[in-house]
Parts: sequence; C-alpha cells; structure tokens
Amino acid sequence: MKGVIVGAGQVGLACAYAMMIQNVLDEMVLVDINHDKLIGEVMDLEQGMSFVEPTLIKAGTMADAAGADVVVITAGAAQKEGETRLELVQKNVEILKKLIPDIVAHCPEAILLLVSNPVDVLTYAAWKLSGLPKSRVFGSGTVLDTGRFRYLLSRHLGIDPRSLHAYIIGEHGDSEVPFWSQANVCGTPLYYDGMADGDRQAMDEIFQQTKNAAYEIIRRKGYTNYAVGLAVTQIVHSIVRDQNRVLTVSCVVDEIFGVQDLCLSVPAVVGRTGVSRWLNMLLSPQEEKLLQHSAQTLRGVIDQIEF
Ligand code: 6V0
Repeated sequence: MKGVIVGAGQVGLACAYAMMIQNVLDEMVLVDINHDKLIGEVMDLEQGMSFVEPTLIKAGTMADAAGADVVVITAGAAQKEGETRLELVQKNVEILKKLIPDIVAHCPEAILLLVSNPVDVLTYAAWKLSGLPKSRVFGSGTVLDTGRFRYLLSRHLGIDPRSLHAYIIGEHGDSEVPFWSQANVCGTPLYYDGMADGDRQAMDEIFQQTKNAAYEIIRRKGYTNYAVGLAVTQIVHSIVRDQNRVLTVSCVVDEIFGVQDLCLSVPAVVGRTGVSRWLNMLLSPQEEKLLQHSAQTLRGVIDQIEF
C-alpha cells in the first residue's frame, strides 16, 4: 500500500511518524514546497527505521507519488492563536486549486483524505475540484474531536476510552455537536433525562473542553499535531486494511435536515473503497437542531468560496 502526505509541517510529520511506527503503509511519499527541509525530515524518519517494521519513505513530488492508494492533504496555512478554522478558508482553497489537478493526474485511483482546516469546507472544495466520486474524497472531520471527547470522558469515568461509545458530529469546529443521546458504556447512557445536575454539568464541561481543546493547545504551544497524527493514522489504517471502522469523517452529504450539498462529519463506514456509507443517526430533537445549525454554518462558508 502506497500513501502520500502532501504538506510536511507539524501535522504532516506527526501523521508520517505515527504511520511509520505503526507500519500502516509499505511506501510513503512526503511532498512539501520546502524541499530542503523535507529532505532533512525524511532523513530523520529513515534513521529510525531500524527500530520499527520498515516502511519505504521518500521525499518527493507528486510524480513520485504516482499510483498511490491514499493521499493525505495537510498542506496549508495553520490556525493562528484566536483565529477560527473558518477564517483560514480562502487561503487554503487557493492552495488546493494548485494541488488537486496534480494529485488527480498522478493518482487517479487514490482516496483523498483532507486534514487541512477548515477541514469540512476544504473537503467540499477538494471534491468539487477533483471530480472524484463522493466515496473517495473525505476529511478527518471530527475523528480527532471524538478521540478528545472519549479521552476526557474516560478520565472522568475511570474507564478505558476504547470501551466508550461517544461521538462528536457536525463541523470540526465551533458548531460541532456532542451526540449525547447515544453516548454509552455497554448500553448504560452517559447523559439522560433526570440525571443529577452535578453530573450533567460535568458532562457539559467535558464537551466544552473537547470543543476548545485546539484553541488551548495552540495558545500554549502554537499548533496541534500528535493527536491529529494518530487520528489520521487510524483513518488510513481503516482504508488500507479495509477495516470498515465507523469513524466520524467529514463526508460529502447531499442533504441533511434541509441543508443541501456540503461536507460534515457523520458516523461513516471507512474501508478500502473509501466511505461506503454513512449511518442514519437516531438523534434527539435538540441534536437535530444543533446538527442543522452546524450544517447551515458550513453551507454559509461554502457559499463564500471562490472556486
Ligand atoms: P504547518 O506546520 O505550517 O505545515 C504546513 C505545511 O504545508 C508546510 O510545511 C508548508 O511548506 C506546506 N505547504 C504549503 N503549501 C504547500 C503546497 N502547495 N504544496 C506542498 N506543501 C505545501 O501547519 P500544520 O502542519 O500545523 O497544519 C497544517 C494544516 O492542518 C492546517 O490547515 C491546520 O489548521 C490543520 N489541522 C487540522 C487538524 C484536523 O483535525 N483536521 C488538526 C490540526 C491542524
């Protein structure tokens, strides 16, 4: 299996490192406009190879990426302190306009996985610009947020996050939605009518921490990279090993609660052919409203993009 990471900054390199140490790919090509730094980064990764199962890693161009199965796009300007993901939009759409034709020309069969922010809007732009089927263009969406949510819940409950069923859906950003009505541990709901006020407050606080995690990390260290690298690695794993995991990736959606033609995160089945389907969610009336609001927010931004 061959994968490409376009954009070898903080996020791209964290993805490359996580994929390398988990031996997810046979061959990995890293592409970046800063080629000299890229060569240094790849040398550093290669020199760790004797400690892990080997992956062939190359600093290259899209021509070296020919025939790739998965192309992960992390190129672009990063969110600055206080900047929302949506404010980044047009800057990063311009980068996609240059990248996508080259990617499609060299890797016509690949799955495109968008990571650059605002990821939902850029996934939509990449889908439009590529002309590829919906199943093969999707974004990391709220996979990271879902991971953050599960981690914080697990710490609060004293339970391994892998034993928790809890999802964040909608925008990867300020309008994201906690799917509380179906959050459970072995069928026991985590958020329900009649729960004690203190427990409800603790759960609401956990969601706020989840939603604001990136702002806080960026304020402290300037960027986020490790957790997103692992989230992307989980998605790529599910693709290349055809795992059909249910992941909250950002999918091209024809219509959701009356909002048409956009990308947002819903629990979707991810395997070798990409997103084979997304699941009908049993949302509460309040969650439906919140998801509709998230969809409207994203649709509003998509309307402003200049293609
Ligand atoms: P960074 O460290 O500035 O890296 C960006 C890299 O892209 C740099 O190395 C650039 O040289 C490179 N680049 C720019 N233009 C091109 C181009 N045309 N072709 C090839 N390479 C190019 O940023 P960082 O890695 O921190 O963030 C990258 C993107 O990921 C940003 O948009 C972030 O907002 C986004 N994130 C998305 C997350 C998610 O969950 N979806 C999480 C964290 C960050």
